[in-house]
Amino acid sequence: MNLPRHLLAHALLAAGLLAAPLLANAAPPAASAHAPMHDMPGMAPAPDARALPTARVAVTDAWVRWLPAGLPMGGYFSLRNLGRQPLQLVGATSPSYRMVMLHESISRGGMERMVHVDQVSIAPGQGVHFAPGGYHLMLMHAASTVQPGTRVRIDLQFAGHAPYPVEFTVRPAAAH
Ligand SMILES: [Cu+2]
Repeated sequence: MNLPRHLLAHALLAAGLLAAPLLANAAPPAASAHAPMHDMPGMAPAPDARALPTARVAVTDAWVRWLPAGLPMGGYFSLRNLGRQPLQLVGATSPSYRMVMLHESISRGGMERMVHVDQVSIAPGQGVHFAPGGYHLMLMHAASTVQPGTRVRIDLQFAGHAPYPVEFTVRPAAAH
């Protein structure tokens, strides 16, 4: 595999991030084992998000860096808030990936690491760039149909708004 070294490090970091929650799930905390069933949360149906207003945004340069061997891929784009209210980007989903997270790459003391981001706020008239080395979508467990040259749909989730579908172009591993 002829990948730039920093890309591989990035992907391995993502795998490390995944390992922790998976291990936690393997051994449920004792407290939940004794919780009565009728106290279980999350049983009510979620309100239909599609009935919410559409976010007034412009999204450009949306692309995914494809990686082989099931490695997590990065999703990048530029986003501008065209509305009169602040927007909070709180997540994303995609029919082409089983898991999508908001991440930020942080460089400190020569080491690059990724942190999970709960939300990215965009003031009215302002923009934000998701780009290598900074904010990115961490795209995990890709469908086999995701290949360089294809397109994937990723639905951006803004708080209080309907899912915002964006078409991303899948570029080869060496793209930047
Ligand atoms: Cu990441």
